[in-house]
Amino acid sequence: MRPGESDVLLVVDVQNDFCAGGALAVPDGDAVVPVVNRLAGRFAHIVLTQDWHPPGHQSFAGAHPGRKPFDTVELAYGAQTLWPDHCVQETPGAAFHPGLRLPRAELIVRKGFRPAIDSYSAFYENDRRTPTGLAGYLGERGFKRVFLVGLATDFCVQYSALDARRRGFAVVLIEDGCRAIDLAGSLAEALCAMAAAGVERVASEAIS
Ligand code: VGL
Ligand code: ZN
Repeated sequence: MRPGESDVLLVVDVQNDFCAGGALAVPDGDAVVPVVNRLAGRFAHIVLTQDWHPPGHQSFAGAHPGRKPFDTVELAYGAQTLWPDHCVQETPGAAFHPGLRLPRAELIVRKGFRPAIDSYSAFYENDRRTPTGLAGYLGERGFKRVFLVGLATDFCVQYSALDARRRGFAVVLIEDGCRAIDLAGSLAEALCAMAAAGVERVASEAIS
């Protein structure tokens, strides 16, 4: 499979807080870095997302007295998993992994910056209606197919994949370019949901 002019590599949340030693470290999260760097050479067009929360964000357990990380609460828009404080704007945890080498990346989409709404997806926040603008950008640029890598497979990558399908893009998940949090079976569920939505799954070595 050879990416062309209408393909874009979307690199989701490869940030220090999701890697070893980070506030919400994804098991083996760092392992995506060399895979993403190598893939980047195969794509003419690259876009990144950056989880970018204000202090005291509503998705943080610390904002809900008596609650713990990984509890679920009801927010205005529905159920929300609570997380340890992570990817706080301008902190080292919110920075991209220092090993990431994407000098040709064309856009960085920040998400999760509204204090009361979390945003897993690169396209829509967790209220499922507030857009980030990415679908419009990709459409206007003429991209037809989105290749996904990054963290975490079962949260931000999955939500981005499903929304990209919903907005009419072809979607390819590059499996070894992602790692999962896997809360109570969430990885298996995510893989099922993505398959049902028509997301193709490939290994990075299949991309030349
Ligand atoms: C993510 C939980 C909270 C992710 C972001 O990037 O998958 N997960 N914020
Ligand atoms: Zn977050």
